[in-house]
Amino acid sequence: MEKPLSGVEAVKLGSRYLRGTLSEELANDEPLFTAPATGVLKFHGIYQQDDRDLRKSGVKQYSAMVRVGVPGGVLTPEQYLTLDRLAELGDGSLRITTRQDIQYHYVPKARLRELIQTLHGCYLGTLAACGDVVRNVISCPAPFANDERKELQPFVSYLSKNLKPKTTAYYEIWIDGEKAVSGEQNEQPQEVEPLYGATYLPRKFKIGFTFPGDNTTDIYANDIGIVPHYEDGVLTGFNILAGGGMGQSAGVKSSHPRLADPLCFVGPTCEELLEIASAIISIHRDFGNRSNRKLARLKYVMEDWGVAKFKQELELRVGRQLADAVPLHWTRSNDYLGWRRQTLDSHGDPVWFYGVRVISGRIRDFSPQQRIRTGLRAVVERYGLEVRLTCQQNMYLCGIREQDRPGVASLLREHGIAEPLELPPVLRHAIACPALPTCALAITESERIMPDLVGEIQSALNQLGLQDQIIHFRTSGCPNGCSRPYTAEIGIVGASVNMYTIYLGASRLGTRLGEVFAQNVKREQLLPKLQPVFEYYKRSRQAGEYFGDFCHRIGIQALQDVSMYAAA
Ligand code: SRM
Ligand code: SF4
Repeated sequence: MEKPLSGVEAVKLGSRYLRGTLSEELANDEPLFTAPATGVLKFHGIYQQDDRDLRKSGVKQYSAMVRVGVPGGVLTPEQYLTLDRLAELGDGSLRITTRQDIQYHYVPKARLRELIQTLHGCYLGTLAACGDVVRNVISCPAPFANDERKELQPFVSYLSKNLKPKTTAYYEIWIDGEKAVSGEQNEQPQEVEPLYGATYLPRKFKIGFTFPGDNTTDIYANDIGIVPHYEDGVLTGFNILAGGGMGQSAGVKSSHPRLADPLCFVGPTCEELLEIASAIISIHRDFGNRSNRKLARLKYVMEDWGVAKFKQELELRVGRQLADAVPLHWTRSNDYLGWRRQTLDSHGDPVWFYGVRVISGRIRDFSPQQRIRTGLRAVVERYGLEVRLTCQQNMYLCGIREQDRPGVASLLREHGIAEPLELPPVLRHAIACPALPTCALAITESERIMPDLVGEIQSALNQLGLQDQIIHFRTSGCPNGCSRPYTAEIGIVGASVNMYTIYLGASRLGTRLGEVFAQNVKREQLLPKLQPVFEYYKRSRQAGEYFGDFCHRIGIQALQDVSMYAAA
C-alpha cells in the first residue's frame, strides 16, 4: 500500500506555485504569519522564528530570519554595502552562512517587503534560498587568476539562474505588490514549473562546485558536487558527484550523514552541466520519498539504488551513455585567510585579496573595540572592493591594489578585526551554526558556546605543546548538521538539553565522515572527554599526521578505551 504523502506536499500543491496566502497576510497588521503561510514563506527565503531566550520567560516574540541567495558568494561592492545597510531592518547584524549566503535575524514582518524590494534593486533576492528546491549554488570563491583555476563563476551563475523556480509569485508578492493585493493572484496561474512541477522537490537540493584538489566547499556534503577538470590549463569537462548530505534526525534510525559518490564525467559547457544537473534533480523529484521528510533527500535514493543503477537511470534520462568520473585528489580544505596574491595588474604589479576571519560568520559591531560591521563597510566603501563569502563563513576582500594594502590593513586593525594568523589555530577554522536563540530546531547551544569551548580546547593543546596544530572543529545545535560537523576532525552535535555527541575521525579534507566517540556528554564534560585523546595524539601520532587521521588510524574503540581509562 502507498504511504500517505507528508503534510508539506499538500501545502506545496495548495500554494498555487508558491503564492498561498502570503499577499493577504502581508497586508494585515498581525505580527506573524499563519502556520500554512510559513510553509510557503520558506520558498521565499524566509523563516518565521521566535526568540527562544524570551520564550523561556513566557513571551513569544515573532520575527523573521531572511536568507539572501549569493551564488558562489560573489558580491559587488554596491551589493555588499546594500546588504550592510539592510542589517538595520533586523538586529543590526549580517551573518555569512555555510553556503555563502547572508542571513538577517529579527526582521519584523512589517519590514519584509521593504527588505526584499531593496535587495531586488541591487540584483539580489531571497527566492529559493530555502524550501524544497535547488538552494544557493556554492563554489570555491578564492579569486586566484591562473590557468589551473579558471573562473567557475559563469557556470555557477548559469546553473543558479536556470534552476530557480519559474513561478512569478515572488515578483507579484514582494516586488509588484500592487498586482498581488489587487486579487489577480487568486486566479489559478497558467505558468508551470517545467522542472519542478506543482509540488516542487521532495526536499531541499544542494549543488556545489570546487576546484580540483581544493575542498574548501565540502563538496561531498552536496546532493550534486561538480569539480572541473583541466588539461594543460584547458577545461575539458566536469566530474559529477551525487548523493551527499549531512542531516540526520534524532529518533529516525535510518537517517544519517552521507558523502556523495563519484557518478560521471560530462563535457565543459554550461548547457551540458545544466542538462545533467536537471536530470539528476528530476530523479530526486520522481523517486525521492514524499511520505517521510526525514528520509527524503537524494542521498537515500542513491543509497537504495547504488551508483550503477543511478547512473543507468541518469543515462536513460539524458539519452546517452555517460563517461566515468575521473579520480579526484584533494590537498587542502582551509579557507585562504590573510593576504594572498590574486593576480598581476596591467603594469605587472600585484593585486591582492585578503581573507577576513569572521567568527561564526557574524558581522556585527560587538563593542567599541570590535566594530566588525563598521570596519568591513568602511574598507569596502573606501577601496571599492569586491566581496566574496566563503562556505566556512569567512569573507575575501578582493582586488586590493599594492599601494592600498597598508590602508586596508590599518582600517581593519582600527576596527578590531583580527589578523587571521594572530588568532589561535583552532578558532581560525572553527565553524558553528546559529542554534539558540533563533533556530527553532536547536536542541542545544552552538554559536554562543563555540568561542569558549574552542578556547578550552586550545589551552589544552597549548599545554601539550600542540599550540600550532590546526584541528578542524565544528559545532551544531542539533543533528541536522548545518555547520557540517560530520566532516570536521572534532564534531560536537547537540543531542538533548545541555548534552552533546562528540564525533571524531573525519578526514581534514572532507573525504571521510567522523564516527561517534561519546554520547550524552554535558557541555562542561566536553573538554575532559577529549583531553585523554589529545594526550594520546601527542604521544602516538606519526610525523605530520592530522588529528582526524590519527583518530581514524587508532580507531574509535581504542580512543574510547583511553578516555575511559583516564576517567577511572
Ligand atoms: Fe541548515 C534547517 C541554518 C546550512 C542541514 N538550517 C535549518 C534552519 C532553517 C532551521 C529550521 O528549519 O527551522 C536553520 C536556521 C537557523 C537560524 O536561526 O538561522 C538553518 N543551515 C543554516 C545555516 C544558516 C547555518 C550556518 O551556520 O550558516 C546555513 C545556511 C545555508 C544557506 O545559506 O543555504 C545552513 N544546513 C546547512 C548545511 C550545510 C551545507 O549545506 O553545506 C546542512 C547540511 C548539509 C545538508 O543539507 O545535508 C544543513 N538545515 C539542515 C537540515 C537537515 C536537512 C536534512 O537533510 O535532514 C535542516 C532541517 C530541515 O531541513 O528540516 C536545516
Ligand atoms: Fe538549527 Fe540544528 Fe541547523 Fe544548528 S544544526 S542551525 S540547531 S537546524
